[in-house]
Amino acid sequence: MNYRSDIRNIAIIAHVDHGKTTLVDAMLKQSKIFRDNQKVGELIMDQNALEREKGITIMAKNTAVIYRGVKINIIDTPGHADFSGEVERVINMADGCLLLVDSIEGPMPQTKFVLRQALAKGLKPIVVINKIDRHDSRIAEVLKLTEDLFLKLATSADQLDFPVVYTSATEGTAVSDLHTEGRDITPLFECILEEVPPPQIESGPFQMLVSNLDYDSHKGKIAIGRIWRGKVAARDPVVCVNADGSISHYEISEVLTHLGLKRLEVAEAEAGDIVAVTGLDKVGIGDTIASPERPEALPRIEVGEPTVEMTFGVNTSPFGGREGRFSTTRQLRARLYKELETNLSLRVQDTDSPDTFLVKGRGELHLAILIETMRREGYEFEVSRPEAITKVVDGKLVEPVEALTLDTKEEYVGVLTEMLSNRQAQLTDMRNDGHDNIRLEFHIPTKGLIGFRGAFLTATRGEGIMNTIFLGYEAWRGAIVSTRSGALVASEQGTAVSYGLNNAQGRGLTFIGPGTLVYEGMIVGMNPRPQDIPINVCKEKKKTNIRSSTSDISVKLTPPVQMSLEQAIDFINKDELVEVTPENIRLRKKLLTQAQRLRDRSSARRSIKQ
Ligand SMILES: Nc1nc2c(ncn2[C@@H]2O[C@H](COP(=O)(O)OP(=O)(O)OP(=O)(O)O)[C@@H](O)[C@H]2O)c(=O)[nH]1
Ligand SMILES: [Mg+2]
Repeated sequence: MNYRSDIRNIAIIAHVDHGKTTLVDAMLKQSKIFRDNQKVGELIMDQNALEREKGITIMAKNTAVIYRGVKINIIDTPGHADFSGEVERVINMADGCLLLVDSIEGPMPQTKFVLRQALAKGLKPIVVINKIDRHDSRIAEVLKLTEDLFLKLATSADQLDFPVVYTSATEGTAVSDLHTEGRDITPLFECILEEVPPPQIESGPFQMLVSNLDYDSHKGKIAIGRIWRGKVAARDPVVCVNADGSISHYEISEVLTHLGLKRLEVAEAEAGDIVAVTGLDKVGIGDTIASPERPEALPRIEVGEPTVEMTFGVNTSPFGGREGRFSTTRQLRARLYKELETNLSLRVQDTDSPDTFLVKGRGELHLAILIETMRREGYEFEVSRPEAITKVVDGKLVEPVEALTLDTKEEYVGVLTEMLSNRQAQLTDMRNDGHDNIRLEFHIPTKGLIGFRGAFLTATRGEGIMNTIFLGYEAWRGAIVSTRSGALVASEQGTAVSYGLNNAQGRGLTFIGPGTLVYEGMIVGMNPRPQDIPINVCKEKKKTNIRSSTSDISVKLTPPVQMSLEQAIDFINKDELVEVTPENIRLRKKLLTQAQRLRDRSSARRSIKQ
């Protein structure tokens, strides 16, 4: 075996918000990849519009810097558990990883998940304790907890012997010894060069595994991956080995390598490097691109199973087709199936109804990001409440279960444990930091988590952080009865007016303001009782000839409760839908008229009696 000493390949892994993308900023900035006057800002790699808005990484991405003549290929990964599929997809390009741990939070559920992945793949870990500039950091304690985590997860003794670097990603500094003053990020670069093994290379005919895809309007599909054997140059004939083992022949158009935010065209690239190639129009993630001399497939990428599902259907509301550019079954179906090319942990299935598709993902956020992306592209459609995916194993019904971690204040413990026991959760751990901050850990079926986020934030007045991680499948524990209260449902189509809304506010909270177009069956608010209440929000005050006092003319309305897409999905019940268009997010009953709903209720009652 030979090695390439001029390259290192590393993945940056951590729990959400521990500072991965900020650390990549620090590495890019110090490598002088940008012109001095170039304004690059923060979270440079999070370029997708939704990533910027939400401040989280959604897709794994490649970049590279050059340090002392060595090219360090860097893979930034998302830390949110719903995007774990991204980590699984790209981690095999690397030989080492930076495991970031926040110096206050310490190892969190996703830290464990990604470390287990990295150790299983044989990656050399470097522990990076980040955010050491924070005055409330507890570095020694966090290091101890990280060591404990390695003890639990290591598969060989040498994995316990990991180097540690302390960083402030925002200040762009790193130290290997806490007694020294941090000046720049150099100690981290030095540690990478020293500790991460250079890529092993094999000579022989070209072979590369595709781990990522990108598109360019001029270049077409761009396949990104690591070269495991041989070399590749523009105009080389290659074959692509697809999922079913079939082979297609192509000619490479361009070979590109990463540097900072750019991709540079190179004459050729060799084993050990991470490259992007163009010219293969049907290539998919997991495919092997190889020389026609030895068209052998590398092991395909395995990504964990989805845990929640919901339906995506054509918009059947009375406003259907008005606000979106794409609203037909054919367009919706094509878009969903196209998503499978890059979104590896997603599954799409046709259903008995030709207008409805079943979409399965890793969590509510995973699906919500897809919905929001499609809505911005001009699609309109309707989605159902997410449900946990159950399956039958050895004749027994099983369901996904997760570990739930809540960080909150002591005063909310009572209400949270009560809410969660109704959702079939079991308390597994409770830790207090001695200052009113408490961490609760639960074991909970995924179905119990659906709709919980909103309830949790309300119960803790926003003073809480929740994290979940998939544990596995366990025996089905029976259905959970929804505890959500009833909706206020519009009983007429028209334009909502203050008078009608004021009446509605006498019964509960409203979700819409005056001037909103509504249809019969649209959910316009919620009420404290368990049943839905039909209400005419378009109703005007009866005109009389007698002039009323001025206070009567303008009704004072409470501002409507406005829900984000995620909150809307979290809120709806089984008999409801979220209507998503580029302009609006509406909630509705599946059955739009009061008569239909009553008929449905009584037939459901009859079938229970029988
Ligand atoms: N004080 C301080 N804040 C930091 C440091 N590093 C990151 N942050 C902040 O932590 C937040 C999250 O940083 P990101 O770099 O987006 O974290 P991430 O790990 O990439 O998050 P995901 O990709 O969503 O998992 C941002 O507000 C950063 O400014 C640090 O060293 N010190
Ligand atoms: Mg990030």
